[in-house]
Amino acid sequence: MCLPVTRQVLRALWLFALLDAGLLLDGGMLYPRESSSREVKELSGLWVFRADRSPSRKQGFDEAWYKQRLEETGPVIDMPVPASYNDITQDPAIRDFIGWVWYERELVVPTHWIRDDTIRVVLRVGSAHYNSIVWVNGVSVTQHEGGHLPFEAEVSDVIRKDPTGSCRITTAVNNTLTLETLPPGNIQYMNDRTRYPDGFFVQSIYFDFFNYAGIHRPVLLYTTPKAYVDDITVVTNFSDNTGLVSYIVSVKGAVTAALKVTLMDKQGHCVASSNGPFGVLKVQDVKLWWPYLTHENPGYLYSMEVRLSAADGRTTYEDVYTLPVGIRTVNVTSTQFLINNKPFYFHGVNKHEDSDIRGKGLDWPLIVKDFNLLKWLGANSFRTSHYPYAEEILQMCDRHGIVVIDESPAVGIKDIRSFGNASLSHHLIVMEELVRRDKNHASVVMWSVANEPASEMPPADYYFKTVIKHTKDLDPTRPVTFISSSNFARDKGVPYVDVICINNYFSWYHDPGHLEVILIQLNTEYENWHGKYKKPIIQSEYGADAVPGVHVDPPVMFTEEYQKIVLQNYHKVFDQKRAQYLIGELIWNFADFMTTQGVTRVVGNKKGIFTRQRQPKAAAFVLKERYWRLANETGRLPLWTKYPCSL
Ligand code: GCB
Repeated sequence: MCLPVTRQVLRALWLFALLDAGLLLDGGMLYPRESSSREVKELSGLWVFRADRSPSRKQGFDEAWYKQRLEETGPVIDMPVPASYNDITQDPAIRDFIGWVWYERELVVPTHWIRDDTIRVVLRVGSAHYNSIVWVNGVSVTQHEGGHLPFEAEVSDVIRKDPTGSCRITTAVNNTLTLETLPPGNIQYMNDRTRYPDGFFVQSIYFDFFNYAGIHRPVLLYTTPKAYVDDITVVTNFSDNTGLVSYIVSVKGAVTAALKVTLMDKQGHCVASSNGPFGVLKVQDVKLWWPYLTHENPGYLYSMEVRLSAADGRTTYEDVYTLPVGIRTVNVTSTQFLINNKPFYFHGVNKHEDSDIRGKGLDWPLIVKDFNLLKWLGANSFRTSHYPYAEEILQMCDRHGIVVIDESPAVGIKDIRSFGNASLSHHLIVMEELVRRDKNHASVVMWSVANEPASEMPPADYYFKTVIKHTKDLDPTRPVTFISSSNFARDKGVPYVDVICINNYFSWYHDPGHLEVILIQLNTEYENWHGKYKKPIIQSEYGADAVPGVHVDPPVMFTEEYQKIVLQNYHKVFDQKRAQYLIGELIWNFADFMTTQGVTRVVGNKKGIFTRQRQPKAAAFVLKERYWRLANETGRLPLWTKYPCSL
């Protein structure tokens, strides 16, 4: 459906009104970009690190470690940032550490940042898991709860107190999860001294991945002028061959400001422009943003330059921010998912931010390798199971046309105490942080508010109704889902979602070893869900563990053969149902990943079709053959990708 321009403006204004009115959070969270008015200083590299091993884990606060150099407080070690700290050392106590760890980095701030008080200096942390407190030169500048989203603080005044420009950033990060965090967890103290040593405790978690911790994404300082572009929201549409980009710009630091908005194509030619804080840019002969393998030129991005001029009598401010914009629409019917009014079939993967040594730390070689593997596989999409991924990854998705289901960190909500008001309030804030950060990514086509919560519990109805409604209010332009396991008769959140996403593991967790049950059980499952709710369905997880290199025929569980046949049996049902209401299939999982230790995990979860080191198992070739076949049937392959075997 293409909205006429006036409705488009209204829709954007409505969004603006909502953003203005019902929000729990204040301000924008634009990705820091250099421009003629903005500088960025990245602080990746070696930081100083100390885990607070005191029994209470409070020694660092009692002794105010932030007031001095960390090495003056006791023994410190080198720690790379970004990275999880867990797998960096040879010390099992660091790998399994729970509590506060301390990071520190010293730097010299450029002189003009200190001298020029028309410059605003902001400290930004891409993500740190889970609770963080940050001090600059011993002064507390910000705190944040939540492990997967950025936070920042203006630090201009603090750094200006020391005219030498010396700047010490201290960050305390605590990975303790409670029943009210997302994801939830619970600390249990074992007090039986005949069985456990003094002070013994464990953190129980209800999710299946290692609770990696530390500073996971880049920390940086960036500047803006005192009057600056604080946030931009774009909503895109098209009518015939005219693209429509509704935008809203919010400005801070100036009572009045002049804004000039220019949209440029890839060659840098201006294709539309406008003045003022909101408006609609009309793009003739629009190049739409198309997913990978559906168009010969996928992932087309325009650049939207926002130029602000303001004056306060004393100074004139100029701020320039350039946002990549893909023009596309997303709509859902009872049986289809439409991108640019064309049915889109998700053939993709679920991932984790996970790798050897780095844990969940952002790592460019890994990111680029994963995108090359996605393309090799013929995957057009992934779900950010089970938390928001780094912005850098979403930017890659925008550019390569990889479609994203963007998931919140609400995984493992299994305890009834995690459905209370405190959890709900935090969940609403997390959805706001997520939408605020990712709303302008063309690749993000759906929000997932949770994975497999115990949604049969009575309070789940109010809880998910509220979270889903809030998410739709925040962003009326994208569908919302949550990921269900197989309990269609009792699932409380499903009535409110736009797309049903189902995880199941037939012949694995149910009827292990019985490959013959898949066809009948999956068929029954789909008929039940679609019959009851009349909504399109995505198979959001399915799969089987395979220990690489283990072969048995006839297949048995944990072999590469068994994994292959599980997939092939699922595919038979997918092929029947995708003619009706199945709109996607996402394998669990793209790659093997680390979990907590347990009797069902052999050094982590082995359901990857690639190993943790990104080498293919037999199942990867099954999927590759299938995904390219699906792409050939449903898409318009770019010329250079027509011959996957030669890739
Ligand atoms: C699931 C979960 C996922 C697990 C997977 C498994 O349903 O959503 O986090 O890793 O099953 O392998 O058990």
